[in-house]
Amino acid sequence: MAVALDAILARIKDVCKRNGLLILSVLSVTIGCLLGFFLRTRRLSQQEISYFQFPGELLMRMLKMLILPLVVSSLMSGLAALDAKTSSRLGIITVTYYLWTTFVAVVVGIIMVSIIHPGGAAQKESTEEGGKPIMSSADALLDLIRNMFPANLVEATFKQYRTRSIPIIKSNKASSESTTRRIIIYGVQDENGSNVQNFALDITPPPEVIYKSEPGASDGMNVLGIVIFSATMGIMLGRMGNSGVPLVSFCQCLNESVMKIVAVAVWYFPFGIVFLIAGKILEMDDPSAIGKKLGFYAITVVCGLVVHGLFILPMMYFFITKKNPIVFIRGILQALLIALATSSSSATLPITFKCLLENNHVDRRIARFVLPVGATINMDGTALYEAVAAIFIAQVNNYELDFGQIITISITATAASIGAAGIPQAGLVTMVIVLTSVGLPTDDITLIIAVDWALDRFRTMINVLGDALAAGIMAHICRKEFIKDGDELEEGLFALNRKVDLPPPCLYWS
Ligand code: 7O9
Repeated sequence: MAVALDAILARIKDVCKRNGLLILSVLSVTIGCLLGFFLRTRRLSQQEISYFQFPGELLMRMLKMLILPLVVSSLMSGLAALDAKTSSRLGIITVTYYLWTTFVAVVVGIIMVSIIHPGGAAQKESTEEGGKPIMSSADALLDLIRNMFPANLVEATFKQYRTRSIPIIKSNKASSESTTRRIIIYGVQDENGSNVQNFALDITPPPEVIYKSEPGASDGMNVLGIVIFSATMGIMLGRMGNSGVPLVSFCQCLNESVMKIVAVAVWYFPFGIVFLIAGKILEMDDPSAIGKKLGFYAITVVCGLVVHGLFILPMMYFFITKKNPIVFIRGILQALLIALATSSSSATLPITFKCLLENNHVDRRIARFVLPVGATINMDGTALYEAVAAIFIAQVNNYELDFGQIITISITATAASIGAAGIPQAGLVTMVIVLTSVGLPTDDITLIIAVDWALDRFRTMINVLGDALAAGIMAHICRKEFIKDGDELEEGLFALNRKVDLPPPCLYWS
């Protein structure tokens, strides 16, 4: 009786704890918005705003701190727990599904932007001068491949390879003299028609600028390198059988302990979210001016994201798993709110893990593989946004796109979103790649930057939603393999390690 009562009390406490946090988070988003707009009227100085943003900054730092240990330990332990056949099947299905949903997102974006036609409402600002493209598409692609194979793993945790284009001005004096042209203009004539005065104009052609590519580095984690290395390690550890067990066990412990940190840190989040959101609202330019110019464009992107995130992705989930997508989405609401507040799907990763494991009961071996890979290559919202932005820029310039160019945009937007995490300074570079693929002016990116920060939040939510639904779908597809396997290596090791004080697992795991 007492045991049953204890269990009920624990259950009630558990439910309160889970929903309590969610309610707190929803409240914080609302309070953050209200506080932000209220404080805008107070005209705070830049210094005051930056102090005000401090608690939000702490939230971001906490989340980012967890990414590296979480991703490495998840991939290594997750893949090691799968047998060779299951891991290759899971890998192929996951990547194919990611490609497909990203492509569908791009198509949704293209349909939306064609229907709403926001480019007609926005005028181009002639005063705006855009920067030069940061690098060529070829360099970006080569950097992406280089980043897949980091030369130094420690460096890869905080730096990415990035080709630098160094402009070199050829100012050879002799050659410039020889190329100077003297143009004589026979100008003023007297009444007899003969020339009185001629003008001479020396024209020197502008110095020739050539670009030289040099190896360089850019701040930020080389995600692609870390993910590929960890996944390969995981697969190899799985193949090593018993001799791989100590390292797998280590990774499982690391993973579990990171999740324990997450469980504690989440209680700080509602407080941090208020300042994160209010701080961002304080920072933004005059919203009404931007709204007038780019309102339709922002509405198009948001409509596309809503259609993709609330209809297409849940429908795919429903048709594949025959389960209710609303229940699933309710389970990951907390992660979606964090995505909205942080506008970073990698920083949201720890919370996505927590939600999927605790609320949606997704098999953790699946989540450990599907989520980090999804955070790296699956960005439906980003792909949709890039396609909409490219066509919007074409519309603003009255540039008619033919069918072939629309296909080109859909392919490059899909590819750019997949490669984004591997390309330094991704946001701008990937946009440049999409625009140059169809010959659109890259300077016009400056036009859409004003609303980018706001749209980033919404597309990050869709990115996170896409990853989480993918984990649910994969867990459904691979459920048979797991019933067969049982929870052998995964749970078995933990049970043994916790309950019995035995020598390291490799000595008795045979
Ligand atoms: C959005 F796997 C992880 F967790 F380790 C991981 C770490 C970092 C995965 C990815 C990254 C990462 O840096 N990703 C990245 C994403 C890099 C550059 C650009 C983007 C695109 O980001 C989205 C967007 O701007 O549309 C969005 N903000 O999902 O985070």
